Amino acid sequence: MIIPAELTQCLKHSKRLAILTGAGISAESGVPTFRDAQTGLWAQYNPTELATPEAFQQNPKLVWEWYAWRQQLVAKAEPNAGHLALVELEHHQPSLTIVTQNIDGLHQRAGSNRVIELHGNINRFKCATENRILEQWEKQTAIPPHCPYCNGLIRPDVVWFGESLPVFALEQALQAIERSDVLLTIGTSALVQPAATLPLKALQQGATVIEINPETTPLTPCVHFSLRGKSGDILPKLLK
Ligand code: BJW
Repeated sequence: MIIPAELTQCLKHSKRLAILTGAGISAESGVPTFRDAQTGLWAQYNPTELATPEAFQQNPKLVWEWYAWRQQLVAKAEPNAGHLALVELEHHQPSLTIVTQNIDGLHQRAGSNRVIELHGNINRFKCATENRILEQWEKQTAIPPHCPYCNGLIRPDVVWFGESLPVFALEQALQAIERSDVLLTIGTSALVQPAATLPLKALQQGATVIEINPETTPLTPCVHFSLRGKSGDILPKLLK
């Protein structure tokens, strides 16, 4: 793919670069995207029905087994060329902020410093009854596990449909995106709110918005540049 010279210039001269990432950036690390890649036993389940408080209430064992499967995939995964290119970009643009919808921690493992997690982290846990984060929790083998303090159920500290996003993270994300002069939106289907609104806010503020995705999304008609392809291929080329 040939990167338009205008786009390279725009990135080079950006003073406040923001990045919004979704599951697609981790696809090349072997972490299935949220919507497309349920495999094996899990192919029969709809992920949008599993990632809900209602599903956890009705069948905590099933929901836990799904997360345990995904935790294993994340543990085995390594950051890919796309994550690493963003680390490199941060060296040139120290104010770069990554706002991620991903729960896999791969940006941090790659070495990115300013990462805002909108939807939590699959490797952090909390008590579903008291909402207490269990920092030092030694994962129990029993599924579903119980809180050592109140015996309530433990759950992954991720944001399910119908739940509010962490207030501080959302505020920080809005700030970074509203202040940005260039926003790169990478590997997201742009379907899930409120994250899907963030690029629209950047556009309203006059930022240049660049989308990287092999597929079109509802955002595609609105962006300044749409780079059709895998982020692991395209992002390293943006640095050249
Ligand atoms: C590649 C690639 C490669 C592949 N390179 N790219 C307004 C209107 C309508 C509904 C709502 C609304 N406001 C709120 C809602 C309800 C709901 C919502 O948005 N529903 C929509 C589905 C319509 N939102 C919420 O409930 C949110 N809470 C909230 O707003 O609270 C207040 C409120 C509640 C209720 C009503 C009103 C207000 C919470 C959303 C939480 C989302 N949580 C999840 C699960 C996290 C835990 C887990 O993973 O198990 O977060 S859902 C899931 O979607 C996950 C993701 O972070 C998120 C976004 O998905 P993402 O990252 O875009 O992935 P995919 O799979 O969709 O797409 C991958 C993309 O990559 C594709 O485009 C590929 O083409 C591309 N790709 N390979 C680059 N190599």
